[in-house]
Amino acid sequence: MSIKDSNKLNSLKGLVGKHLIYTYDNGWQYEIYVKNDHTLDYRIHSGIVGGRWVTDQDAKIVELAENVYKISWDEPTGTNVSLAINFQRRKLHGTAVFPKWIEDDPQKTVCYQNQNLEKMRKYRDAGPTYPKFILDEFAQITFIEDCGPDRNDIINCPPSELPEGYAKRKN
Ligand code: FER
Repeated sequence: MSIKDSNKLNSLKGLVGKHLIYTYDNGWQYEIYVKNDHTLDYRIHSGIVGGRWVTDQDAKIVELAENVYKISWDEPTGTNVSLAINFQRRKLHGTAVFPKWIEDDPQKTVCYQNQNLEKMRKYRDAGPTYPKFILDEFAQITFIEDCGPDRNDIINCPPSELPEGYAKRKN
């Protein structure tokens, strides 16, 4: 492994393998699992795209300060997301920039995206893209657990198939 790669692994030790549930100040509830230093899985419990879920999304992940991280990625839908996570305060700040076609009809993206990639890219290319809709909100992290890296059993079904109370757990 290169020195650069091992420095990256070292700096992301506190983030890789973490599984979080958080609720934005606007009430939207999300869940992420940081699978490794360049991959995340997520599931959306409520909000305009509640029910949507994604595995193995490629992302840029960096450490900003002790216990503070940033995860950024570009979706096949054309949505761009950047999350700043502060474990110290159990707070997160998310900026997501959605193309206009999602604001117009959010249900189009509500699916297991991995099985609908071609469809998502077609919607993205059909647009309209502009004017974009920006979500820029703080969230409270309500649940944190360390699952370790590279697991496929953390986020593996839609929210509707989860046991009662799954997303309500607090720690
Ligand atoms: C988040 C905010 C927005 C998030 C994802 C999104 C997983 C948007 C995703 C999409 O609809 O493409 O915190 O975390």
